[in-house]
Amino acid sequence: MKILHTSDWHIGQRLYGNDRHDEHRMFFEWLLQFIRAEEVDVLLVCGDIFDMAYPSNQALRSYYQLLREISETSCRQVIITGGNHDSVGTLEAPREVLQVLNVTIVAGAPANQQDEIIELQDKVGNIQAVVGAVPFLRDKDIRIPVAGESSNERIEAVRQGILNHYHQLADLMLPYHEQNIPLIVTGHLYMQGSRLSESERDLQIGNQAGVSAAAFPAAFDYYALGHIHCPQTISMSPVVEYCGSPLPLSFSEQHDTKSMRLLTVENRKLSHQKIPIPLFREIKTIRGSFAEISRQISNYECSSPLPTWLEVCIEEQHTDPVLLRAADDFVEQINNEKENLRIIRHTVTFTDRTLPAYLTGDHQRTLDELRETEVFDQLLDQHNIKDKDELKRTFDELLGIVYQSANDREE
Ligand SMILES: [Mn+2]
Repeated sequence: MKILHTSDWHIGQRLYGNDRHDEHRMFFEWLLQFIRAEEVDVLLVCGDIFDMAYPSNQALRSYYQLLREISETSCRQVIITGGNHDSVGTLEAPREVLQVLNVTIVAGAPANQQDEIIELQDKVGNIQAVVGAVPFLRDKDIRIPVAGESSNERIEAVRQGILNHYHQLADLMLPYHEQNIPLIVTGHLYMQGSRLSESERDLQIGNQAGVSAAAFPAAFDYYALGHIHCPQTISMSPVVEYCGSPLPLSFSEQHDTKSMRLLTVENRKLSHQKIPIPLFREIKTIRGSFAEISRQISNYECSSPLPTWLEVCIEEQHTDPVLLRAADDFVEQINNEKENLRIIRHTVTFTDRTLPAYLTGDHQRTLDELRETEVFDQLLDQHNIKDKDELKRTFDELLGIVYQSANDREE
């Protein structure tokens, strides 16, 4: 039996306002081809199916189209778990209809944990493996808030709540484990020691409630994780894998080789391998003086099927306000002339820094591009606040409550 582990599709994502529909469509075409060629039996998608809680009609349409196309392949079962970007309500709304296509949705923690357990059967009905389908666990799923608790107590309660959820599930799945049936468990969480890019939205209280892999139950043979966009192996025992997002979701991910994992179950033994995903559109940062950048762009050869999206960081030594205007004109001209690339973001910085910050690259990141915590950090710096740690923790806590109530409203 072959099982694909993938996550963080972020359908509907826009990069600095640019639509990624073409890339998603190319990824889906490639995925369908892979499923057919390898005769994959089961597909796991471990959270962040959509980029936003309320996806556009185009995003919804491309998701449903894919699910229908998968149902026409060898793939007999699709299991989709919710991520922190997904609204539980949005994912669950079509659940009954999708059951007809053998698509199982676990968008939020179910009232009965037994509902997270999904048997994977071969064509003749023998159980080959069992999946514990754990979605992103929201605060209300894992702990009861206690009045007056400190932020450290809260972090510990979240950490313990996550672990309890997994240990209880392992207990429920024990009968399968005793028959040596491989157990796969999913998750959308931050494991201690993971390498982040810049596009993961913080989970509960930043990442302070990250749990170490060693504390998770050893009964599971494979942890199929989502949330972190850079593919990585967290632990070999138990096997803990982040397959990563199929598309680079920010310029910080431009050097990643995106991937998914192909799991094979044979004679009750589970093995897994990394499958690289082709790059459909290169995204790339180029830096240097105006002259160097012009040279690089004029010689630029695009290596991906779709035109490259560039982030251009112009760095000049001497402050020259005229250059700011020239940079805008340059970008417009390149975007009109070049077919194999498009500049979607540009900044100008001067190393002698005599211009006010609002005119230089320091201020080129707009509010949209900054995380809430970065805005708060900058504010603390502006006001020369010395003892920042406690304030930052309190801010993270408030942010968690805001996200929590936003999630509750959606449901
Ligand atoms: Mn994600």
